[in-house]
Amino acid sequence: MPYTEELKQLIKKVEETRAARVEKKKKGEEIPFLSLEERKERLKHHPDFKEEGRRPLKVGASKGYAIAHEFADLLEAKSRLDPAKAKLDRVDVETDVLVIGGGGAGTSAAILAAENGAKVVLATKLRHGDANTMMAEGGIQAATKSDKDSPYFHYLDVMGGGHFTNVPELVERLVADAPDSIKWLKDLGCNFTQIEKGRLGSMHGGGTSRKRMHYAGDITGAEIMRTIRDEARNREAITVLEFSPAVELLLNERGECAGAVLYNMETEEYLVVKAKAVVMATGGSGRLHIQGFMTTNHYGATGDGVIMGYRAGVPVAFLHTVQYHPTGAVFPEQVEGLLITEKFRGAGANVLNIDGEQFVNEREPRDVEAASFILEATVKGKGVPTPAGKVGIWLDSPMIDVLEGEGYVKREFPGKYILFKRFGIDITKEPMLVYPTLHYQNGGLEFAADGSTKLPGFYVGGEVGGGVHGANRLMGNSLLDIIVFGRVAGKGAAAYAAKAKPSAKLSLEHVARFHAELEAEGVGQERVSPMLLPDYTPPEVKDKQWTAHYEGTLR
Ligand code: MEZ
Repeated sequence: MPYTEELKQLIKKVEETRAARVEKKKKGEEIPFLSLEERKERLKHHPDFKEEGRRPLKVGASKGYAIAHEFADLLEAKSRLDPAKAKLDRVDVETDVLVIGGGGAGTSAAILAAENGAKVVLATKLRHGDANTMMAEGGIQAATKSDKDSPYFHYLDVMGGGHFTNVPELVERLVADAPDSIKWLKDLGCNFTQIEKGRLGSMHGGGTSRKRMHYAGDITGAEIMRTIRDEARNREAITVLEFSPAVELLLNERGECAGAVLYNMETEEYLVVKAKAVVMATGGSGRLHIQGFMTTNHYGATGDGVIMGYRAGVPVAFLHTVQYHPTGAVFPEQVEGLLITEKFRGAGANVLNIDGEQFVNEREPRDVEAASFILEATVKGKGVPTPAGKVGIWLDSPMIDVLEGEGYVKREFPGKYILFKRFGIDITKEPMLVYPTLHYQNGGLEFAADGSTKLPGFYVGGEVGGGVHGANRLMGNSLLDIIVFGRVAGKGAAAYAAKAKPSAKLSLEHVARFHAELEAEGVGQERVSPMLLPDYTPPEVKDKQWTAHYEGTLR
């Protein structure tokens, strides 16, 4: 749907202030960045700071730690399986390394595990590549330009972005392995945008002190996923099981991780997979819609890996912080929540209120930027009302062409240009309407810089892990995280598997113990997790779901 007449009238205010804003930008007269004190104050408007939005966990390794209700509901829930009834003697699949998750981290882990001599099974909930990686747009950070940048500056930016709460060893690993990760991807055939032959394009993102964001147009994640998925599918040592999410980890008689139970979504069978080591790479949890926010995340992003790891005794870290990407589409309604890459702001697009005025520098760290949007639009009442009853902030994409020359937006943002064109909106001429959208799970399972966890034989890679980004991740460090820590986890798991002693007995006793804890605390008896898929069934449809008895695949 194109902009309504009312919105077209409001766009005129954006146009009225554009020439002066462009002139200022050309002279480097940017709206100043907030001081550290001002940022702290601003963050009070961030959803993470709503005390009523979270509660302390009553069970498990991180008992007492307060996290979002939506996540707590899943951690404090019963398994899909009855541990007493599951038949674990009959093993359906046996392998060296089981990788759970078919996005960027899982696929990188599978490749590295195979390269290090392991036989690998990669199990994924939907199709291989249905993951947040595929939907990542703006870029991947790495200090590849040694004349202007170094992992040292990258380290400081990551720490600053995370408000210096990040786990230093994890950040060190992230930035030190970054240049080699880009080389790895390039050698596998990833087509990053080049500004001249052999020299990769690089841009700023919010909170970066150097231009180190490498990209493939505005479809960077899709290009990375295409590259590594092709690679994994061509490796004989890797078997991919699609539509087969894991629902529970399996431990052996020594309490080590020794496989998982998978659920075949077509036949509704549970499969027992025995493995010498397991890599958890299930990604994030945007589909929990924490505090009712829309999301950029793919359909399967329901936090499953955190649930399984937690039941097996791995603590969680940084789950009290959630990333809301400042610029999710709020118009047209059909694409609500969709990521509008930060690269637009990196390329110079201002953000504006209903009067066409700037109210914050467009390159503040994400949490500060999102909090500023919420303050301006909802507290100060200067948001732009949408026909669906929401509010938005203008993102002035047309000013990029004024700054960089006609054709720049179409060339550098082909994904968004084509998408909006389908709705009758030309983003080279009309701004986009945006609002914060749930984007990233800053926290997750606790893990070490070699990918290992407190549970022997259990490795973690990518968004399911917590600590790399502290309380706030900067743009372009998630694609980097999945490649760096996916590879680290795959390599670590292969090494562990090579030395692992045989497992005589697989067990779900940890699940039985967790159930007992839930019962003792009187919580979660009525809930089941992992969620696997979000439920968007409206109440009026639920009212008509009269089936009293489920049988076979008839759902
Ligand atoms: O790292 C991200 O989340 C990213 C690159 C997003 C974007 O704005 O494109």
